[in-house]
Amino acid sequence: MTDGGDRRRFLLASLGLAGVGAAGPATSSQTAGGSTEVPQWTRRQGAPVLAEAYGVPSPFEAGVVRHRRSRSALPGAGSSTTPLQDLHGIVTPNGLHFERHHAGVPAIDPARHRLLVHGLVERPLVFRMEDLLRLPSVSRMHFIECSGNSSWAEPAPGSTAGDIHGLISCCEWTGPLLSTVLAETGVGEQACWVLAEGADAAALTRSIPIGKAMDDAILAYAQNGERLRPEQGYPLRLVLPGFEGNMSVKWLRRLKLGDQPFQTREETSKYTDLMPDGTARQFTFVMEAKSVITFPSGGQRLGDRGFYEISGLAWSGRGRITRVEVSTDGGASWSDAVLQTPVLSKCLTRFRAPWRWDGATAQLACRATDETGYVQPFREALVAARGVNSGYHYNGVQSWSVALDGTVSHAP
Ligand SMILES: Nc1nc2c(c(=O)[nH]1)N[C@H]1C(S)=C(S)[C@@H](COP(=O)(O)O)O[C@H]1N2
Ligand SMILES: [Mo]
Repeated sequence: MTDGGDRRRFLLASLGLAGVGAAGPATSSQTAGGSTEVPQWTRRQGAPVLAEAYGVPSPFEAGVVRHRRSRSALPGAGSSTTPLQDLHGIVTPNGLHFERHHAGVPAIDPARHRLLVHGLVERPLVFRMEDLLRLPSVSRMHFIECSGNSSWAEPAPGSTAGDIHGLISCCEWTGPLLSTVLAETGVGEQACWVLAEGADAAALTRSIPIGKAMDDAILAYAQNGERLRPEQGYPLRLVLPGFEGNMSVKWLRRLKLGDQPFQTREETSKYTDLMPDGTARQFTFVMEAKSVITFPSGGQRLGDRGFYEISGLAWSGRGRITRVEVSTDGGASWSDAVLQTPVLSKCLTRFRAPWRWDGATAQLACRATDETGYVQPFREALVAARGVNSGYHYNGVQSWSVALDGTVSHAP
């Protein structure tokens, strides 16, 4: 292809579309019950402005919802996934952010909420929300991923991208840096760890190394331009960019500085990785590089053969994504996908790769590399290193099979 005209003819031909004439495009919408006549919704006034109301998506998008991932004996505990296969770009709309609660969503009155900062500090302080809102703040795009995301076990038949990988979401988080708040209290010389505690019935607590606390930790009160959703920690949560989601304590009410880790339940009994030799890896904070093809992906079905844009998401808890390779032949050959800019640190990156489906079976896979040079491993390497005892920190390369009839499913 040497010029734009050739490229356009190629695209139209491979899409199975006719050329665009003066009368407008003869589109495939005619086969979907549409027509090029002026439609009825153009012939009369539309619905009035939605003043004094919160806008919601089109009723035609009503199927784009979170899905339950796990249920527990306690009614408040469980998780729901983001439908990654239905989203575009890198931002997760607030109503589709995945959820993981250990004891339900508390109903917190922000006027009565307090943040206590104490322990090895020079000045113990209690902050009201209005105090935190007065501090210098940042707005940064970061993903939050549960360390239980993706699966060491074989996913159930029919699993979608969201079913397997949807315990990850990506928002713009706004609030003061934790370092700004700690500058108010002063940090004691012996302080190496920060205990963060939630105000939910789980009183979820985690120990955070002081280096992370002083680096890029955010005390977020807003996500994607509005105040946090109740299920994301309203009115205040910790966001620890790139660290396992469990440490981004929601409904944050207390920070205690100490000279050693606090050895809470969530870092002894839970969120440790049981190795084949019976020992446990503890404090495995960073979410390593991972990628997933979201189109075409499990549960979807390709129609006509011809041109498709393969698209997906890549991320790393260590920094920026530098490369995503895509294979359409089960890993026999790989080619570089285009990374959608801006490519941000500890943030989802959208990748895209052109593909012409010839109607045969195909196996699609992707693998990510981050700025530290770390390459997402294949399952065999991961299992050889860590066994299959742990439910956490799985980031192996995953494939989708495309069948002759165009249906897409998880490839074992
Ligand atoms: N206070 C509190 N913080 C919490 C939790 C919780 O149950 N209570 N769940 C943790 C876990 S395991 C994860 S993965 C993330 C999920 O954040 P999200 O629900 O906003 O997606 O919050 C973390 N912070
Ligand atoms: Mo989690």
